[in-house]
Amino acid sequence: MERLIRRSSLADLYEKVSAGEHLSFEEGVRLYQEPNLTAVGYLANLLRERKHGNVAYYVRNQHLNYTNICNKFCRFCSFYALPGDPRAYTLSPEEVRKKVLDYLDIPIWEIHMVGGVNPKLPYNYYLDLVRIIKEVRPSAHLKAFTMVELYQIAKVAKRPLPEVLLELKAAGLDSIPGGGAEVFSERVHQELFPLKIGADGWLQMAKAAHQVGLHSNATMLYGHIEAPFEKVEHLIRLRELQDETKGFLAYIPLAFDPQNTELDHLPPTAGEADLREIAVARLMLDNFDHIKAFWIMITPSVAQLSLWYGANDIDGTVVEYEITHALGTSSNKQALTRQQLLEMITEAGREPVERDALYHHISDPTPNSHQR
Ligand code: V47
Repeated sequence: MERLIRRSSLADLYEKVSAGEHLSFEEGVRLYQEPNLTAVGYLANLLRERKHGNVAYYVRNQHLNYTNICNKFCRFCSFYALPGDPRAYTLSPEEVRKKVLDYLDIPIWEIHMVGGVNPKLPYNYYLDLVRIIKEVRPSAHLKAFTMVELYQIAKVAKRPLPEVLLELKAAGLDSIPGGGAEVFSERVHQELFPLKIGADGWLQMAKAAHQVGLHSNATMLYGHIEAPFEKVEHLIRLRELQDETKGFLAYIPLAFDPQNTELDHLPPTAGEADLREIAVARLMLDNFDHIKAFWIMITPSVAQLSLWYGANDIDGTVVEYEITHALGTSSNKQALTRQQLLEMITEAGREPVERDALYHHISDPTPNSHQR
């Protein structure tokens, strides 16, 4: 065993990680308390390399937001607007078609579409969005609607959830992104997002989706008012559901960006916290195949380092991202070219592998992929 680990408080965890055992709640809390982050990262990297060797995945993807109107008033959110606000918008299915057409000359494997909870939108609107995207870009995998939106969609459909999920799937929905989970703590739920479904609701939705054959991701929003023990509880609840359904593809820790939110008195997260979230997640979620570092929120530099702290995926080219802004910018045009992603991964000493949404390797980049 490395001297680094022997000198930390984590020597006993080394044995468990090597034996492939789940870590306990108490051990998860210790991972947050251990002062030597490098020791935590070392352990996480053992697991990361056992699963993925030197490979780091990226994807060419497009993010698309169909509305920012939302009736949930989450205190951590800077994205939502109320009807009548000059910032408020809802894209018609035709406008969504145009957004997809805009990038048709770029090879894109995955379209990630989410929006606010706009109670005026009828069930058919959501089905139309899915059908139109598939019509314009049938080869792209459509990952759309968080558990929170799906809850709303089933409500307006006034139909049982499994039926609605199957209908969306038949229309072209391929998988579900990880958003809306926030932190599985009733205290945080009441303080920051009381109008939205909480832990039980989110997990029930995820289970229902997995049961009809839709894979999903999972997230956790950190860096606001949550306590370490609440984050460990969150991870353990995800791990329990994964043991049951095996439906999660990737976990993405989301760094809270306080800019333009009700919580703008809080400082943004920094590298230490961001790397620790990745490493703790890798160790606690040993039954998740993939841990994704979302470079938009933690900066490309920290995303590079995270590839040695448990992450095996850095998301993708992204094109436009509206939920938050990249640190220090005020633009939603946040893109990295494929070439930049390749350089980022290679410079970090990992082997870049392009993937599709289900982590199949893309060995034959399509024509005109050279620059983007
Ligand atoms: O659910 C909202 C979070 C999420 C802020 O599945 C904020 O591949 C930081 O889920 N600061 C949406 N975060 C994004 C998301 C996601 C992103 C990338 C990849 C995937 C995936 C999923 O963003 C929301 C919420 O948890 N969020 N406001 C904020 N101020």
